[in-house]
Amino acid sequence: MSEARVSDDAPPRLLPGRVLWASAGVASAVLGAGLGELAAGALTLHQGPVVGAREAAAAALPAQFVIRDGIDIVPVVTGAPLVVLIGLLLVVLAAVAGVGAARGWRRPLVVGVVVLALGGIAVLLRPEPSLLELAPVVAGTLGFALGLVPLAGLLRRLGVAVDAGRVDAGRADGGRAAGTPPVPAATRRAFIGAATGVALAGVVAAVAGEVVGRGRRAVEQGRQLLRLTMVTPPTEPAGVGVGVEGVAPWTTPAEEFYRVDQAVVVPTIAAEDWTLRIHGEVEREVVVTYEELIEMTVREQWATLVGLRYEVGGDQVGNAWWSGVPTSALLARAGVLTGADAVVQTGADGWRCVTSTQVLGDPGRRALLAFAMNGEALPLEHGFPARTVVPGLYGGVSACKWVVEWEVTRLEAVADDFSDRPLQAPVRIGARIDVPEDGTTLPPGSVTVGGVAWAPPIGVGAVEVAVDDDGWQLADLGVAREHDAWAQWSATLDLEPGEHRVRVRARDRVGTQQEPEPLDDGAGATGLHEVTLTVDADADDEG
Ligand SMILES: Nc1nc2c(c(=O)[nH]1)N[C@H]1C(S)=C(S)[C@@H](COP(=O)(O)O)O[C@H]1N2
Ligand SMILES: [Mo]
Repeated sequence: MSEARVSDDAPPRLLPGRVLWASAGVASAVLGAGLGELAAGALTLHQGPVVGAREAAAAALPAQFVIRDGIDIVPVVTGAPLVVLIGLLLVVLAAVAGVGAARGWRRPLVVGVVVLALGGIAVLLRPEPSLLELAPVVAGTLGFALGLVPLAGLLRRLGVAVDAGRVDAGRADGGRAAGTPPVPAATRRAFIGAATGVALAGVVAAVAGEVVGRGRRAVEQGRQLLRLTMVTPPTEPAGVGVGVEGVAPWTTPAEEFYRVDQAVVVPTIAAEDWTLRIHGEVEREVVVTYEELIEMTVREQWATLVGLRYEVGGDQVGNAWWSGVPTSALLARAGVLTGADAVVQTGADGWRCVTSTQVLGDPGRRALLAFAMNGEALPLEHGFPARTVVPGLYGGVSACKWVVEWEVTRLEAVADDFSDRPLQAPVRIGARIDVPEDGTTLPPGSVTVGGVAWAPPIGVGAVEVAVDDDGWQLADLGVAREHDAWAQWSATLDLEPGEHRVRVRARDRVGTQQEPEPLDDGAGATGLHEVTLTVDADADDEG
């Protein structure tokens, strides 16, 4: 490892130049670890690099060494062996990278890539990996670079060579080798100051990450302790399923429910701290607390939510059982003044949307201020403590999560502020083929195709499928009693050998057909979902 000339008598002394370069690497690694932890905390991921290592260690330890305090796992043995091992490995790698930086960027780059890859693999090996969890690893690697580049630059500017101050024990005089002068004290001090600053920044970032992450854990714990006795668990209406494997489950589990928001940091508001302020053009300003909300008359209903940016065949659509208070009841408390026709809703993340009082104020439109999803308090990601759900309007114009403010106003007064989105965008009728997947090769015989279709707030009337340019045939529909929820559908097709295009379309209960052309007008997806299936006599039955 050491590149010092080998001597027969004694190994070379610790070399100040080399030590300074190695320290640059280690200080940068501290900054990287800190930024990784901050990224994890800010993204409110369950674990950052440090916590992750701690939990890995906890998992590896015998049970008696581990206590579980609610949702956190704390190894009793501090300095658990695995953490120490990982820490040591990182320190060694960082030192190697630091020393390598004296000669150019190749070695630190290689170390960075190795750490990135190892971290990435560790994340992907977790039970349910998500790409977002890579963020701390990436932040950590970037943080490392962020520290090393200026520190190496400083050392270079100060003229510190790796072998500066080297004592060549092999030399007869035992003294300093020519051309490798000692590092002057002032230079050393300047560098130590800078390196300490970098490392301290890392510690501050790590502490900040812990604080932010702990805030989330506290709110999550409070959420789990809520006893919402007025909320009933979801019971799927009989017959809604078509029993075809691979079709999206009729009830979308909260963990699988699509998520769209601009919140880099998921707002964490404790239930007891939450209020909704209703003000503006109202008879009286109203501030509703969580306790007051859940004590109002609760309504529960199935509703399918669709993203404004749902793409044909995509996954920005989900169906859940929502419990909440009709928005009409809340607006009635405040008393909407005549002429006021819009509500600007604001979420705790600062996101806003405008929704008409006609919709929010009409009990028949079934809009909810929801506090539970699928029988449990809203998950943090889906708007805890409360969010709006409006059947038949796209999420982006109505379904404000973490909602804290309703300003009753006039559409004309605020329309310009929302020019990025269509106003009042009603959900367009849609249908999706879930199975078989596009590009599947099948053996000859009959094939079952299936998927979901939606037409809130009217309800799905019929779903049809077409093979190539043959005519449309009716698909079987799960019982679609619900107006606001999607319907599962399936159809059995007999396909000739060769390649086929299978399309689906839906219509609502009053006969309105799904828009077949892709309009791309920003008001929600249009066009029909299609898949290409190949029937091949040699295909095995697995597909
Ligand atoms: N506060 C807040 N609410 C929001 C958003 C947001 O970014 N912030 N995104 C909206 C959009 S575009 C959609 S499609 C829905 C998605 O809700 P979900 O993430 O629970 O599926 O939330 C809406 N409500
Ligand atoms: Mo959306």
